[in-house]
This record gives sequence, C-alpha cells and structure tokens, in this order.
Amino acid sequence: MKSISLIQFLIEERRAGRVNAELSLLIEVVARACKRIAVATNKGALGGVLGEAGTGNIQGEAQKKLDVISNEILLEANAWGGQLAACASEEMEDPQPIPDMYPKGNHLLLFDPLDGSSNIDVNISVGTIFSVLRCPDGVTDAKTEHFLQPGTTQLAAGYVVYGPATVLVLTFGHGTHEFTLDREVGSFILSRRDIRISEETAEFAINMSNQRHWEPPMQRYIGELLAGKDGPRGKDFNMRWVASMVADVHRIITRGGTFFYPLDAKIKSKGGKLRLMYEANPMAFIIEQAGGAATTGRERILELQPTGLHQRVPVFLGSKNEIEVATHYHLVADGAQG
Ligand code: AFP
Repeated sequence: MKSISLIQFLIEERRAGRVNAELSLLIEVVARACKRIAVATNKGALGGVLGEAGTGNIQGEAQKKLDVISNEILLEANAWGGQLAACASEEMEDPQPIPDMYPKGNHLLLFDPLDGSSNIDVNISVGTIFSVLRCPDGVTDAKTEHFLQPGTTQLAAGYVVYGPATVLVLTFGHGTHEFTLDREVGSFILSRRDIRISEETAEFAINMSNQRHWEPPMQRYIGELLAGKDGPRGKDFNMRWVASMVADVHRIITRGGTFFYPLDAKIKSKGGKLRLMYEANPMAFIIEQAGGAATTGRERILELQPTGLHQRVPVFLGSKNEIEVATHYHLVADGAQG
C-alpha cells in the first residue's frame, strides 16, 4: 500500500475544500514542533531534560524541564509563520501575541505542551494537545476574551502521544485520523483514516483513589461497573489508568473504552481537574469525530461557553453508550431526568 504523508493528506484536504492554506500550514508547523518535542523526550536522561525546572506554572503546578522546553519549542515554531494572531498555553497566564516583526494570521492556537508530565521521569507516555480557533474578524490584538469560544467553533484539534511510537491524531471536523512518525524519514505517515470508536465497551479509566470524594451518581455508576457480572450491568469491566490523558485517550481511540475525571469534593471549588480550552475541548472534538461522546457528566463539553483561559471542567469521554449511562445517572440525581 502506498503511504500517505501528513503533507500529502493536508494537500488533499485543501483540494477537497475542507481546510484552507493557512490552517494546513499551521498544522504542518505544529507537527514539526512536535517532532522536536519527540526528539527531546526520547533522549531521556541523556538529554539532561528530566526532572523539575524549579519553577511553577500559573496554576501553581511544579514545572518539569520538559514542560518548559516543549512550551518554548511550540511558541518559537509558531511565532514567525504568519498563520497566527496569538498563542495560549497551559504554561502561560495570558495569551502570547505574535511578535511585531512577524506577519499575523487569522488563527488562535491553544496547547498543553506536555500533558502527563509527572510521567516523564518514569518513562511513561506523555503528549501534546492542541486546539485551533478562528481569530474573530477585525481583531488585531488578540486577548483572552477572543479565545473564549465554545469547542464547537474549533477548526482543528489534535494530540501527539510520545510513546513507543510517536503518533499524531488529528481532526478538522471531517473524521479523526492517525499518523505515525517514521523516525528514519522524519515524516508523519497516515496510519488510520476515519477512526471509529466502538459504541459498547467493557473498559474504563478513572483515578480510583478519589472514589470516596466523588458525587453520589459517580459512586453509583462506577459501583455498578465494579459489581461486574453479578451486578445490574450483568458483565465484567476492566480498568486502566495511565495518568497521561493523551495515553488514556489514545487507548480509547484504538480499542474503545471510557475516561472519567469527575468532580470530587477536593477539586469542586476549582470546577474540575482538567482544563477546558486545551485538554477537554480538543479531546472532545477528536472523540466525537470518531463517533464517541464527551460530556461533563451533565452537558456536552463542546457546547460549554468558556469563562476563562485556564478554566477546569469534569471530563467524561469515550464509547458512546457508557458515557450516556454515566451522564444519565448525573442528570437523574440532579432531578433533570426521570
Ligand atoms: P500532569 O501533566 O500534571 O502530569 O497531569 C496530567 C493530567 O492533567 C492528565 O493528563 C491526567 O489524566 C490526569 O492529570 C492525571 O490525574 P491524577 O494525578 O489524578 O492521576
């Protein structure tokens, strides 16, 4: 079978009228930056990139050296290309404007440069997550308010998982596609087109150590899965938890399953654990485009009206039928459904 590179794929999408030249170039630049992040992560201890950076990000989380390096790689790669009005990142409080010496474009890029970074030092998969929005017409100086658009307006979303292989998963709203990095050639090659997530599953991912802090409908849902064949669901379920969202989502993209980071008493005041704009929204777009579902347990993630760049939300995503059951239990508990 003839292999199709990411560049060829993007040209085909342009010819089909599904992306414009600026967006396709932007994705090429992001993919190139991610190849550099892959090289840095692959070096491990030999590259001097492991461990703490000795700084904290704006969410008060300790930054790893690779968090900082990955953020710089993405910012630098995207500054000069002319496709962007501004970038926003988990690692920076405010959006970063494009320097005056470079041309500006019509897109806004958001990213989590290195998701799952607490896994770096133990050599477990980490990843980059990104989302692309259109900069509102007439805006020459893009600020936070211009980024606060619901996930339904995303033009593109993707993630790269740095695991045994480096894999890019991408959507422009016309299906979800996977590309695997051919390290010898240095190109991402299309490895799966139009991925479909099975509607049924018997595998779920959740951090069980938070169980006692969950809300009653979450206790009920997971309790029923744990009861297995003898419980109300009448079948046994298996559990996985990598603690890198990219790796857990990639498993779902590959063999189905569900992922939950629900509200719990510890994180309730923050609204959740995961970030809406550069974690939940891009992943929800990718999952829905593959036939899965993504909710907060109560609402469709993509329809949320963001209120802050670093806003946190509960995340339920994956195989449709299970996400519907878990969401239904929450709505019933709230009295919204009988
Ligand atoms: P880090 O980037 O700080 O490692 O956080 C990873 C993450 O945001 C997401 O990728 C995981 O699914 C989740 O947090 C893991 O959360 P727990 O620490 O509760 O397992």
